[in-house]
Amino acid sequence: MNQTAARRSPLSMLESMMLIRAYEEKTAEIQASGAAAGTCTSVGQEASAVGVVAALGSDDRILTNHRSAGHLIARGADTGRLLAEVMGRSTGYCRGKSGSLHISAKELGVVLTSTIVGGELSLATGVALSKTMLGEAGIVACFFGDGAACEGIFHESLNLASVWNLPILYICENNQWQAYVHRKETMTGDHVSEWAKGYGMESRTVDGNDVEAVHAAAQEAIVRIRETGKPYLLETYTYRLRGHFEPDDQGYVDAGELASWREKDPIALMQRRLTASGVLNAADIVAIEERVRAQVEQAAQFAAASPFPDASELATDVYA
Ligand SMILES: Cc1ncc(C[n+]2csc(CCOP(=O)(O)OP(=O)(O)O)c2C)c(N)n1
Repeated sequence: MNQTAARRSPLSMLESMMLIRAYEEKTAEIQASGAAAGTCTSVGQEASAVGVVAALGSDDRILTNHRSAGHLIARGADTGRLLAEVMGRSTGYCRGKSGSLHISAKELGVVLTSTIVGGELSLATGVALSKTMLGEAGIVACFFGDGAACEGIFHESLNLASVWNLPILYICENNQWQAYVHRKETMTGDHVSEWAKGYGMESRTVDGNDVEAVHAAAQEAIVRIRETGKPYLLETYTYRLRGHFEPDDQGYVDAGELASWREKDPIALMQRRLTASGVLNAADIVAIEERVRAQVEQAAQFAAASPFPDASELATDVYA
């Protein structure tokens, strides 16, 4: 196996994060206008998505959860086709049948978005087993939340992956929330990474709001997986800055906690760092912001102008 991980520059990772943020805000706006069903955004978690996905290679596969837009965009998904999917249009990645919560994109190696919390964990076991049995290159990256980690399926999946030596990078995006319940009400301790020890699995927690730290930790984990053929659990410690499901007034969120995490916004953090080191200036940031907003605007226009699927396709590509 090729024992390296992909590498991206801090500036290009910042631009990806800004594109994800612009996309998610547009999705929420479209939902509020009534043109799309409810959706879960990943605002605040952009560094986790970009830092990890940027370390993956083209042979690697991704399975993700209901907060998948960041993972898809970091993997190079076309924002027009994504918004078309969200709006139920036939030009979407799944021809308008998945909405935002079930997107898969074979051409990007994104096997699925699971809305069954934890579903991606057991399916990642199967995808990795199949890759191993077929002698295919690449690893499987599986994104899930701290809520999924509290389910039995997490424990069964990690146990089997360890016993079967499967090349899986588990990424627990610990965003402090499990729908409308704070993780402190359901979890022992603060870190899911510690639970991997029970399965003899290497793991670590990284600051999930620092894209460079996430990228370095993901690279290290991927190299370990490629060297050992064994799974690894990376916990990205982060925060969900918007509500669970749009629309959501976050009335149940402690205002002080939210404010303190807003101070740690991953995009602002990276903008400050790159400005301080002379890579960027204020005008450059405005230019990137305008570029990503224009891209998303164009994507929204493409989606809105796309047709709904024809009624004759109702049962096409539908398996259950
Ligand atoms: C099996 C299952 N149980 C409950 C739900 C309802 N639900 C959707 S998202 C969610 C919270 C999941 O929390 P977490 O895994 O931490 O992900 P996050 O939403 O924080 O990204 C719940 C309970 C579901 N979709 N599937």
